Amino acid sequence: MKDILQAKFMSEMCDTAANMYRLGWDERNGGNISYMLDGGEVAKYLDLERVVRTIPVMGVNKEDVDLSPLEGKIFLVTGTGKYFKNVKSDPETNLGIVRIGSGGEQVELLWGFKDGGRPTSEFPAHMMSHIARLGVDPENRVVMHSHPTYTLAMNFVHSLDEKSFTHSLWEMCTECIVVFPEGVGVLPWMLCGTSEIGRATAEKMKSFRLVVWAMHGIYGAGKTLDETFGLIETVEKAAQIYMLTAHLPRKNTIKDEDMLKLLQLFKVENYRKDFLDVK
Ligand code: 2HA
Ligand code: ZN
Repeated sequence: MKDILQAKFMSEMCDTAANMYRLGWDERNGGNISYMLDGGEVAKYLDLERVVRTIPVMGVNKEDVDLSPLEGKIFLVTGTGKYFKNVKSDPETNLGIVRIGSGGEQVELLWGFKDGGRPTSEFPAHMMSHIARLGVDPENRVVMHSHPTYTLAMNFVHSLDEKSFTHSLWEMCTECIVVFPEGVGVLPWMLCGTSEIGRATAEKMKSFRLVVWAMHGIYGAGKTLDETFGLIETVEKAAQIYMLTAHLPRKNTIKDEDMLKLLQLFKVENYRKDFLDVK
């Protein structure tokens, strides 16, 4: 068996968490990541027959949440109450590798959570989002939740209407409309860690890779950790520019006609046409 700490998926996960912490997006135990791994790849590092312990899926009403579509799938996931700050220096305590058990009601721990830990409190929202994204993109592997500062700040001063919120972000950086042409979904403030917010997030994930949890943070989904991180990073950059300029007189802007030119140049066809005011 190879040393799991040397696995590419492990170093990518550690580096991503470290970057998110460095950028101030994940204070204390804020944020969580789940990364679906290839079983064959994991088998190079772990005996898949050896279950360390079984952990019930917490915080959800069984009748509300059906994780059975993910049965047998393996995820590298951050732990509940764990700090992103500490992931890189101690992955075996702060991360776990879990397999969704039969019926989707419990997970089998294959590695990690060394101090008796469990997957993130947002595990149901993550898993429901994985199911939703896999339905529209079979290559989706990552769901990421974070508390990026300017995105959050913008939630307090900007309308939470999806079209208006997305349009303001698109206006702030030339490449925004190319990076997230489907826009950003927005949920009102809701209680986190519940089946309700999990279901609402997953519903949005059918049409968006980015979902703002108003006055809490953001969810991103993608094929890789880099893609998902890059989506959130781009929203955060746009929100930063918005917050640096919102109180100043606006002299210039990127117009809708300009955004259309960008979409043509980059041959992007699946954009939210109704979020633009030109056709
Ligand atoms: O895991 O960010 O939403 C801590 C959180 C909950
Ligand atoms: Zn959060």
